[in-house]
Amino acid sequence: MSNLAKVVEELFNKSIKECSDEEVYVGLLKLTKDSIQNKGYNEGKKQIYYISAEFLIGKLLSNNLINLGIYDEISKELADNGKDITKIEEVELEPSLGNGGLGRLAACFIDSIATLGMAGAGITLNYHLGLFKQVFENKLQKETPNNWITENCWSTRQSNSYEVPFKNFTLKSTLYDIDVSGYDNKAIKLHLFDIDTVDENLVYDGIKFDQHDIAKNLTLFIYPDDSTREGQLLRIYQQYFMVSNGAQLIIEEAKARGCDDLRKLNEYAVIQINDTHPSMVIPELIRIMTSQGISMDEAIDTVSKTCAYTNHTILAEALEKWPMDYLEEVVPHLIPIIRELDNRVRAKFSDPSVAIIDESNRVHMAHMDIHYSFSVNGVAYLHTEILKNSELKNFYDIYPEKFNNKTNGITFRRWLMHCNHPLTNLIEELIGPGFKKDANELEKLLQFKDDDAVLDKLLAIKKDAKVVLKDFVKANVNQDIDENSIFDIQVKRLHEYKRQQLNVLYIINKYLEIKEGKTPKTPITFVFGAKAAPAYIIAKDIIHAILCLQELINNDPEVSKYIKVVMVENYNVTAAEKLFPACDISEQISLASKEASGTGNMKFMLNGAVTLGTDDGANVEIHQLVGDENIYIFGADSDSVIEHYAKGDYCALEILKNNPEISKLVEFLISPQMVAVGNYDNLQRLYHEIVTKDWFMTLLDVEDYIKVKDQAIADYADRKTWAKKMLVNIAKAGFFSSDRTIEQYNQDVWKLN
Ligand code: 26V
Repeated sequence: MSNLAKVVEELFNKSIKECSDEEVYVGLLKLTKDSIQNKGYNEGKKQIYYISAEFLIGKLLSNNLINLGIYDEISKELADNGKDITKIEEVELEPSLGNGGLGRLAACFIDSIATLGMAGAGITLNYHLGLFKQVFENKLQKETPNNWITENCWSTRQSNSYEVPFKNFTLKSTLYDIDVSGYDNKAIKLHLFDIDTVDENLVYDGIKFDQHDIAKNLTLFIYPDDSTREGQLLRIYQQYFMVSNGAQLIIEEAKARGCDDLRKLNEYAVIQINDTHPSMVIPELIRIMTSQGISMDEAIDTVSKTCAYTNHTILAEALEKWPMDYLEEVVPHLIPIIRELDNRVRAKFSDPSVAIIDESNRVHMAHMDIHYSFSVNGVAYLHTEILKNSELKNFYDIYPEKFNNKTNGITFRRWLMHCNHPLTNLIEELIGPGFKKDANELEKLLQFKDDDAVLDKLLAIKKDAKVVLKDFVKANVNQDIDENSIFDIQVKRLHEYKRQQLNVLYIINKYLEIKEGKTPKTPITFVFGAKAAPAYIIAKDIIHAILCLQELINNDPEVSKYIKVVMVENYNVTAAEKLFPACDISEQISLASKEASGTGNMKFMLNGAVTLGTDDGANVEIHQLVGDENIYIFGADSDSVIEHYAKGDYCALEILKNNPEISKLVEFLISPQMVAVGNYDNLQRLYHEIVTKDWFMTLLDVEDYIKVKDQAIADYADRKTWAKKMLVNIAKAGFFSSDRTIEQYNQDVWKLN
């Protein structure tokens, strides 16, 4: 009897054949959890603790089966028993413990840390309802809770518990662990801290809840609406709860590994601070150490040698600055330490721009990180250069040796082997299985650049993936799309800097062209997927505009022959796994300098999509790797954008006045056609924003975007040449394996033994 057969026999007293999909899932969950535990955990004296408010892990079943090396065996066994593994996968609920790229990056990183045999752990919170689930109602985003924790799930309650002191009360934590299996290696753990008193009944009317009773709401949601004082306080409670638990666990484990003097903590632990959300770990560790008789000087020295900081954005509004009185209200015991850290900075540097506490009494978390960490890194070459030369120049001048770049990466286990079996199999047929362990081997594919049979196979695989997406779209939003059309896809968080609105203007242009009789050679399907922050009004208006275009265009028989628009509902990791393999044109159209890296760009490339993008974030490196022939680059470069901001000389209205063609596109947002299907208020607000502000310079790039995108669409018709571009993109994607990124972190920063 097979292992799975034994497990379900034990659990349900049934054979695999007799079990429901739910029962098979529960059996597989148990089998997988046990197998990972039996293999054991990576060990080492020094460990990496990756602290992050987000780990967007996605569903885990198939990934774990792949990493354990039993996916093929299990799926065959299931098939032999009349079960379909993809149906079993559907039973699993997706945890949504992250917003977007930053959280997904953390998930890819722990996969790579485990795979490379490094010892360590992820540290985060056990959000009960995660990020909201998005539903569309009357072409508007509505937020609903995403209940992902079920009786049978990947996390297991542990016995560890710590006391976390706040101003007026102390909370006792509970720890849940999720095992993260390495590919052909042992595991590491993702630690999710929680409290037992959280009350899900607090939630009403979507995702609203009473924000006052911290013992009941602390870990309800990820990033609750922080546009209010209560929301911001709750976020500070969450952050401190995460890092205080983390610090206590790290110290406990270091001691267990032989650290008999906390002044040597850096020999046992390195803490990677993922953006500023975990920054309070610095004063918290200092607090714990000084409370145990270690001097302030020594505590600061040790903590600075233990912590490393990653910056993920240059957007000022995303850089956390907590008002001192908020911190007073939540964590008064950290205030003397933060003041001491600030005083030391002020004693050394007269430049007020590098102080921790500013003249408005706000604490700049990133500044604290930079002064009291030994490493500061950006997440793509261009991003790190911008940090060094402009955004953090004053810090770089002080600490040039701390700054380093670690270009992001993605785990190929999920973003190729799991989400695209046909492509994985083809690659293995052509170059053998070595690429699964060493992603650089993908370069061997270049030898097939002129091999018609291989190129035909690539196109056939793409077409099949498009049929899979077509079925998904039908089930998800009840829209019919054509797999023979070009799939042009933009999926990512909704933000003005990512410029979904630029794509909208292109679609309007195409619509008007078709109405004038100028039709595209190949039909095009424009696909969007994006959640907007609940309090981000303009982002929600952009979603509304996209949904209006979807209705207007798809229901117009004259136009829908040539173009269609779909916005998938509740874009998440599971949807992403269907979208990336099916894409022809990958939209990476942020305003140059604003997208720190992007990681969706890498997932598309790996799955044979061709990038249409600005020279921004990791697009710059994609561009360098594939060459001008195999990418479509448009728009102003980052230097000129930075100059426009410095001079304040960008004026959308000016462009509109001088350019009737562009003006026509923007005016269409409030045209009778749009207003007939949408809400005037939402459309007018978006129109007004673009005309009067356009903070992310959509209109600066719109002409070039239309020109270059038209070129890409024309080129698509030459299927052979296009397939070559696809092949080169796949072959050059090896650099973007998160295994490479993690090896570099280890070599330059963590130095695990
Ligand atoms: C956060 C917020 C929150 C407040 C409203 C405005 C705003 C704008 C941006 C952000 C982003 C915070 C940090 C972040 O998620 N960065 C992303 O990190 C990814 C992984 O490094 C990277 O690929 C993305 O380019 C970067 O945006």
